[in-house]
Amino acid sequence: MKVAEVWQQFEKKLSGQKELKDLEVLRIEFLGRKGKVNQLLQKITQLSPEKRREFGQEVNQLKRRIEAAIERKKQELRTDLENNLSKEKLDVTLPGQEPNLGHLHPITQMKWEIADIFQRMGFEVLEPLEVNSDYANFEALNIPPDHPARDMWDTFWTREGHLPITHTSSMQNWIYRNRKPPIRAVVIGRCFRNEATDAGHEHTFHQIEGVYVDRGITVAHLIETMRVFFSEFYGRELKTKVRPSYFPFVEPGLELAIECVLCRGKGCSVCKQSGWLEILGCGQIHPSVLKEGGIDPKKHTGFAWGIGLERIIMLRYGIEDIRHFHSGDLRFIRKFK
Ligand code: FA5
Repeated sequence: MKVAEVWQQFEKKLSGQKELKDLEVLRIEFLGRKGKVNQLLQKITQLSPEKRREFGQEVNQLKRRIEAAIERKKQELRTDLENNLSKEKLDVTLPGQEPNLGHLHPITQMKWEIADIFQRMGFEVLEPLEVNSDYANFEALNIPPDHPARDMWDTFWTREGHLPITHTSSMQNWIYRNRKPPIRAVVIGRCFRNEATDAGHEHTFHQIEGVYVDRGITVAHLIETMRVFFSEFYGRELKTKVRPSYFPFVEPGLELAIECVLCRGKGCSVCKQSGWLEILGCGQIHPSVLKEGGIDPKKHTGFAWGIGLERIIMLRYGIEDIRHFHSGDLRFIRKFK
């Protein structure tokens, strides 16, 4: 093989090199002890003495050219590598990506928000026993076994005669027996009714019960407490009004309506053009209920209310179907992130 051929072969191989480590392999192939340049040099013995000097110089020149070309290529590859690295550089000062974490269910968020409003008003916040006795849910509330008012609550029963509570009023007797006036307590928790479900009714839903017992407590205190709560919850001043209603455990029994939060009292399809939303049952606690709880109704009076939690959330966010809350549909749940 001639000097020129070895150079051509080297040039061809060099141009295909992409990695620094492969350059070293190429260097050994051509300049190593058994490399192509040394193999060429061994041919010197076959030449006449006059040509040996010239050939020796040619091979040495080839060796220097190869060394120089490898060095140039090394520089070239190093520069490319640095450029690529600087393009891919990680900027540790950039803000991180928000992790896709879960969040509290909207019902839990609202329960906490409502608990906070009532705590700021001086109320203690309790959770109900979810399974309780006939006594707690009915009898202690002035509803004996054969009372027709039992039909107001479609009740599930256990074989032992207990029940998943139909309303948070089931905690009233426990509160009167375990607290001394002045009593200010709110119960927020799940209730269960043996009802067919539709856009406004679930078999499992939440109520917010409240009781206030002290000397000289009147309906005026009840109305003002509700006005302050709803104005806080809906974020603006709202008018309220009451009309008579019936629950065996309050006398007088009332239904409280707030100015429609959607149309601001002008009249819309949600408030059936009336401008008002009837939103909760309430009233002055019946004297027999106080007596049953160990409180003397001649000394103390009080009021109680029961609000449907899902209903007031639905009004706040314009949710048209109560069944969304427990549908497990993440598109709905994530709106409350
Ligand atoms: C009661 O349960 C009474 N305990 C309220 C009360 C407490 C009156 C204290 C007086 C004094 P009612 O059955 O109307 O009342 O239920 C109260 C609220 O719970 C309703 O206005 C409604 O918002 C909600 N509610 C009732 N049934 C369902 C249901 N199946 N699905 C969703 N919400 C319901």
